[in-house]
Amino acid sequence: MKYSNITIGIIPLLCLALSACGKQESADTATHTTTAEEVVKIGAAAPLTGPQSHLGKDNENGTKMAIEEANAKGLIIGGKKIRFELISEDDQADPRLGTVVAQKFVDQQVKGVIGHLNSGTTIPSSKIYSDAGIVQISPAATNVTYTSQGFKTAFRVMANDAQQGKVLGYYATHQLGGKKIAIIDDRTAYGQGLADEFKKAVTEAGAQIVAHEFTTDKATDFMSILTKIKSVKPDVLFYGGMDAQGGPMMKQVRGLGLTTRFLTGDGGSTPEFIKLAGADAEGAYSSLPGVPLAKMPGGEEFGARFTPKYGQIQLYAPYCYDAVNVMISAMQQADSVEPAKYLPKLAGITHDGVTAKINFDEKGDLKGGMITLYQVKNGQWEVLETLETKP
Ligand code: ABU
Repeated sequence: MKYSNITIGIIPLLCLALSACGKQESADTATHTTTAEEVVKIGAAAPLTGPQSHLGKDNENGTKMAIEEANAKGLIIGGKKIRFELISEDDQADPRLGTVVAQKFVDQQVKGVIGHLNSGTTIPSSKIYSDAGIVQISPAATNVTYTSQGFKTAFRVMANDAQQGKVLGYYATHQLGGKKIAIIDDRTAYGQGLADEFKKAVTEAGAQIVAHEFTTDKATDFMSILTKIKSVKPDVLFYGGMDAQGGPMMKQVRGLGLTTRFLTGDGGSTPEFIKLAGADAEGAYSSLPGVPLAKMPGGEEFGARFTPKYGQIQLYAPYCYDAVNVMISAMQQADSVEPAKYLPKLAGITHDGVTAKINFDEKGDLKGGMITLYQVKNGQWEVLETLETKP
């Protein structure tokens, strides 16, 4: 109380002094009701160089947009004005580098991580974040293992590959009538994991796997495996991997005269796939967790703000935006930026995101994930249907 009396007593003197210098100080500052700004570091990791750099930049931009908007609001958390600082790192989609980046974030005492983009980097880094008690929200990694390891710090804001593989398997057998199925995967955690879930679903539906071939997430020439696949005449060819391989593969499929239906997952469901495959992209099928942008609660409005600033949405930018905002919302509810304090709020949160209403299950997976199927028609991905699946 004594301190308050002294503060009140010096206000007139302060005002006089400041106006004499031609400056004004806010009443808040003079009465000490607002303390200094606190910088809160948020880590974001994705491949920012290499074949997936267009996806990594898309993630970085979605994250940046949310952080800039939060800073513009001047949020007060724990009695301090918060300025979020984005620390964006290039993990090159490399599992080993992913763990190096994760350790760097721990050393920098980030208060949360948005990422990583790839399942192959997200899964090994999740142990590092868990050990350090740092909240991690993946906006893109869909492999089931990520949230199945018992780490309380791991969350994701989209459906997983068990859901996606089930829907793709259903579509390949029931809608496309596939009886003889060929599979190629890139041997990454994502490509292999999704291919395995797809295989399980088509086998359960009574289809026969006539080939399962392998490539890598660096390859560009698929002629040898496609020639083998051509000889077994599949009705459907499924590719588990990213657009940087999926696009050229689609081109080579048609170049070899293979007329089989081509189906891929979210990693290939991009404008880049169409760019790389050119006219041969026509008719390709893909799936993508979530509802189409136009059907997302805040999708059109997000697109109208994002696209003029950063260009066409590639894939996960809206999910990155939601991942940041759900994290900040939990911090506000906890009135703390400390992961140990806001994590319980995040686990029980209901957040009206741009992509969906976000609630997490006990593993950290999004409750009630949706999967949408698309087909390339006239050079664009067009929506076929949206199906709901359980994690
Ligand atoms: N979800 C597809 C791309 C990211 C990943 O899971 O590796």
